[in-house]
Amino acid sequence: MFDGLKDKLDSFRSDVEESAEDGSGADPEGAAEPEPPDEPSAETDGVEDTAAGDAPADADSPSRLQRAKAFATGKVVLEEEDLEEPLWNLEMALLESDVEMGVAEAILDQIRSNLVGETKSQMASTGDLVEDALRDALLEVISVGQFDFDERIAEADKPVTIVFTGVNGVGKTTTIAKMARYLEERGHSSVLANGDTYRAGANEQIREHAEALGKRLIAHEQGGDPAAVIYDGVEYAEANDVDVVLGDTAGRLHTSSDLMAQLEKIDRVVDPDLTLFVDESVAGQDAVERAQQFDDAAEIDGAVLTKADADSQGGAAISVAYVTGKPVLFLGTGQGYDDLDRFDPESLVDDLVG
Ligand SMILES: Nc1nc2c(ncn2[C@@H]2O[C@H](COP(=O)(O)OP(=O)(O)OP(=O)(O)O)[C@@H](O)[C@H]2O)c(=O)[nH]1
Ligand SMILES: [Mg+2]
Repeated sequence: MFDGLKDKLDSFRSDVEESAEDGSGADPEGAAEPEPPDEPSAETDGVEDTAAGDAPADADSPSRLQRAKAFATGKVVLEEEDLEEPLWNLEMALLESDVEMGVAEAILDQIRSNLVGETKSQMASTGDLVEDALRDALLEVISVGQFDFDERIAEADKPVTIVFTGVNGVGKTTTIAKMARYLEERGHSSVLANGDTYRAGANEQIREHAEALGKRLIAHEQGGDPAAVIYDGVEYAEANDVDVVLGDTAGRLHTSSDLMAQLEKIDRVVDPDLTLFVDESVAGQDAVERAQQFDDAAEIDGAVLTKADADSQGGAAISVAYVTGKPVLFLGTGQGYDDLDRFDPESLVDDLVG
């Protein structure tokens, strides 16, 4: 998962290391070595005096002074010019990984402000500094809007209604089946309600999952009103003390205004506790754009990115939360019922950078 992105982030670290070695790191070293014959003595004196703590204030710019001091105490400073080329390469790498432009820029800004002027012990590697800066920057964009899903479900009044939305074939129905298993493992009962009254065969498909999982399915005939089916699901749950209603919807294109209006209706009639937008991790920026469109039609509370097992780029996982303000809550990592992982920003970032 996200292996291509991992490699690219790793290249950034080695880029900065190389650049720092023949960039500013060498500078104070040069200044401290026996001075070249023509070097004005004030500058060299400035460096050495700095160690003695009495450099004339006007002899050097603060950053030079800072660098000289840092060098004298066994530290060097990373400068903006050391980072320029690596940051450019990183930006290209992020865009190649289908990270949304504004998100890539936010990551770069954060890294720049973390690293420029950073001093390091000569014993500690530049690589460690870069790793920390990358980790902070990624975490900042990935964790936008995160909340504890398990806690939310556990504490909510029952039944909790969750409606799943998204375009065709991304894995909504499969995610619902996985979610029923996920909830069961945490002690919550669930009922499936098939709001996909549009596609032929939709009832049969979800019924197979319900039977395999031992869950009750509420379904109407093809062509029926999706809001009514999910509403029936809620009534069934209320009457039977079921904790969670998992409402499926038909896949629809975000460009189809009729079908998007139908989502609004479901949202209005059912008033779900949570609406989860489902899309494929591999869809990258398309998934980000669709998340926004679906959020506009029926406000989403979070996203599930499926097929992360087949995604080496990770662009959607990095971008969705920052762009939409709604967190990625789960990753689908395969076709089995257990292949649904909580999206944990910290462990993802550890995995990407560590
Ligand atoms: N590899 C992989 N395949 C997945 C994942 N989630 C779903 N799929 C597969 O994606 C295909 C489509 O899944 P569905 O659950 O039918 O998708 P849907 O969004 O309900 O489709 P429509 O109802 O037609 O809009 C199926 O073959 C699933 O097995 C995942 O996390 N990883
Ligand atoms: Mg479906």
